[in-house]
Amino acid sequence: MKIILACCPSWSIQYPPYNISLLKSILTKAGHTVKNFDFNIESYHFLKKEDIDFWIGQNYFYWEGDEFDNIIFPKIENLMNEWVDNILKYNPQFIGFTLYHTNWRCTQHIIKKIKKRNNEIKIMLGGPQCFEAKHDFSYTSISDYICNAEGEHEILNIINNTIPSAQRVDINISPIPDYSDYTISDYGNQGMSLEASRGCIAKCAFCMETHYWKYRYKRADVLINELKEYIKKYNITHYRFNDSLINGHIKEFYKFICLLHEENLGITWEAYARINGKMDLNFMKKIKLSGVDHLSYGIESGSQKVLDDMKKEINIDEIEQNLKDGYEAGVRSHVNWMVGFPSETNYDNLLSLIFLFNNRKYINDISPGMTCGIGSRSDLKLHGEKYKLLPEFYWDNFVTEEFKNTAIHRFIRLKCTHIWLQLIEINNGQMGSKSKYLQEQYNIEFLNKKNINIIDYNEAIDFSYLHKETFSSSLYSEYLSFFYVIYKAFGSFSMTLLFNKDTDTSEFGKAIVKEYNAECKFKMESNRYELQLTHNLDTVKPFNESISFKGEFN
Ligand code: B12
Ligand code: SF4
Repeated sequence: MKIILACCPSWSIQYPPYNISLLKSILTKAGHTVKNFDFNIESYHFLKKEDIDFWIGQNYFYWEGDEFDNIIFPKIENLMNEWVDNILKYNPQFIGFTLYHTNWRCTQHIIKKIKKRNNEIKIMLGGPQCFEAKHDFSYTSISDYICNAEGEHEILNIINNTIPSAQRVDINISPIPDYSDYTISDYGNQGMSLEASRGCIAKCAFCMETHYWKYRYKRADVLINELKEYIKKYNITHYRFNDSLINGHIKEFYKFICLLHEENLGITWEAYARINGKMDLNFMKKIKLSGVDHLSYGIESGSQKVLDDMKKEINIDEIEQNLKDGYEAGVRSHVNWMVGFPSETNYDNLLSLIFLFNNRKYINDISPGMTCGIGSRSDLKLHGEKYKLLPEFYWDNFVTEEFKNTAIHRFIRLKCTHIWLQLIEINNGQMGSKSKYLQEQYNIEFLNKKNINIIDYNEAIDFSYLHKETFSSSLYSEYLSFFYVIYKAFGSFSMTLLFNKDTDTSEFGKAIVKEYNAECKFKMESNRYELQLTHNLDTVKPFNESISFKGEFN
């Protein structure tokens, strides 16, 4: 059979697509002729000259909603027609697309174009989005086959028209992916991806990927042999492990890094990893010796209560220890962060800001995220009542009982977190620590800047009791706690802080920015402050208010 596998935009541009390259290997081994297309990277290079970078997190909405039809489609329609020409020239019997929520819209257009010109070709869909949207009718209506499981056995069943078995894939015997259809220099990180494990050992409340498949790991010796094969075949020296977490089986992970060091393969690598108290300084030194570039941790919050509610099953002490030991051993850290988990109060958020300050030296890079969302199949989605979520969405997003945690609260927290990262000089991979947009959002003058190292977590204060009579007053404490932590870190200061729905939307995207505008002026001398706030909101709980109040910080 002649088969095409493709990835449409938008998806990651750092590495060539892993999943369809793995499937190509499997199909080729079974005697089929396969050609892969990465339309994602083609369109990235095609749209690079545009003012907007459509591939950064804040701009995914351009690919997901009507923005795709109105803005992106007209720009790339000719290019898409060329893709269809190239596909049809190849004369395949099957075309498979890998689906993400960020490329579903574009894929749908391509399929329609193909079907219009040749209705005989069978269309297969697979990938995370099929997994998540199992029962979405639009997927079934446009394709002939949907694979909403692991694809290794399934794709052969589709092609050979055989009965699917519930057999779990043994990743220890998988072939290495076939990356021969791509030009590696087109990609950001000049490397390749592989897997050391599949699935996750944890069950975090917000996470959907833990529900995809059962946890399995590759043996250390298998991985080393795989890496040797990659090096021989592709001569590539940088690798990304595409696991949810590379250290799910800590003993095998230790074995692997020791072997990697002994074998001296001359490679660098990066991976997601779980915080684990067993990774002490000696362990971290071994990781460093194995050629690690960085580890990317899901830390999410600096509040133990929130971490517990998330069921992260990690504690602040071991997080701080991993970051510190990693720093000493030279293992660079990337932190994944999450603002606004349902049970996160303004006090918890203050603890998070203190955590970031105290660990600023040990964090090389952070992605502050897009605030907490409700992922399909996640515990938040299935058991919202446990997390005090109201059954309805407001501002297209979740709210908790009494409107305590809403999209408005979360956006104020997120934007203040971005500003905080600038003030304490942690590199923010999502926006760039020198973001000009962000610098225009605030103006700060320190009266006599302090130079302290650590803020005691016990200094965190719950400001929410001060003002909670109305929805607008429930937002005051978001500002107060932010100003408080600045005071604790740097001493007295004055500051103006702006929120503007239009400029904020252009930076953070419409998924998280709602109809909120504010100008907040804050001034303090010694420990007395004065806060003036003018803010308005147009939808759901509208208000237009100017207030001023004074107080003291200890
Ligand atoms: C590694 C990873 C990344 C890497 C990607 C590196 C790379 N080279 O691709 C990085 C860090 C860059 C990344 C970024 C992002 N990621 Co990511 N990532 C992952 C992760 C952890 C593993 C992906 C992987 O390779 N898995 C292993 C392969 C083998 O599995 P697979 O892709 O599902 O493919 C199998 C099956 O689905 C099936 N299959 C796949 N395609 C097809 C096609 C056909 C025809 C068939 C029959 C079968 C089939 O067969 C395959 C083999 O079994 C997954 C979670 C997970 N555990 O899967 C999230 C995941 C894919 N990422 C996700 C997201 C949201 C993102 C970001 C948008 C996050 C963000 N907000 O920035 C960005 C997107 C980047 C962009 N647009 O620029 C989501 C996607 C959700 C969705 N429904 O679309 C996932 C599922 C995590 C989650 N649930 O939240 N990510
Ligand atoms: S968030 Fe990370 S550690 Fe938690 S369940 Fe998901 S993949 Fe596993």
